[in-house]
Amino acid sequence: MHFEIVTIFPELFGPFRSTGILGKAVDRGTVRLEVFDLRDWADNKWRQVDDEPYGGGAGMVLQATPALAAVRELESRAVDKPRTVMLTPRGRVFDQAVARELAALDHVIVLCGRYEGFDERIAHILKPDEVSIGDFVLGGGEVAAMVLVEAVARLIEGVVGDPDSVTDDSFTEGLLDHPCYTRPPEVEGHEVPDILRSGHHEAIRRWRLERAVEATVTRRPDLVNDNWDVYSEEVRLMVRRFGGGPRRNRHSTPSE
Ligand code: 6GU
Repeated sequence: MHFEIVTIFPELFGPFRSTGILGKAVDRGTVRLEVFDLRDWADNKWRQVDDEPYGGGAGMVLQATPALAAVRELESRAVDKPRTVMLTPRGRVFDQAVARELAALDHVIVLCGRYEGFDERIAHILKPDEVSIGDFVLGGGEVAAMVLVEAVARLIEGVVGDPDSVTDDSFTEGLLDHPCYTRPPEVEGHEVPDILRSGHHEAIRRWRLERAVEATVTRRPDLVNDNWDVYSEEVRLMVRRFGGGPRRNRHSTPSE
């Protein structure tokens, strides 16, 4: 997987690309992560890439010309046809399904915005994949780019050391994680649940699945409804026992 990030703050990505699991993947060459300074494509000696909005108002707008030049140069150097992702609060909302979609690609160019926004002609001309990381406003796309790269990279084969920690996610797809405990066995009078120290693997598996279902039904009933179709029969029965799941009505399908 090859990520190319275009930003006016390339220095933000230094420790990000060299630390932890992602840093190791970059060192091994499993992930290629390059960061480019949008100002290198500025059309003036001051390296300015923003200007005042036509029509007036507060803030500055990212100019179209440098962004177009940057993406075109990266595209022309590529052997394949890269996907261009534009990070903007108006984009489709990033989630695990979008992460999986991007992880299946070989090459992604990520365009980070700043200021009040991008000149509309960037989107009009490039027709990028516009992506938001949620319904809140950031100062720019850089942190969003890190969110996207981290979520996508860990889905790529060989990035996460123990592949079980990725594939386990698919058994519990659409569920929140079960609670975890580590030593010591007692903290301020609170003990680790006995079952986790019992050595009964099947009982532990079932307990964890139940706790995951319980957490999801009580904390995120919206996730239960969105993911009902991907749940196993075992999970559906547990959801029902916790009083969750889609409403059953006389038009329900046989699968429900
Ligand atoms: Cl991708 N960019 C900005 N500026 N704000 C955001 C966002 C992106 N996603 C959520 N808020």
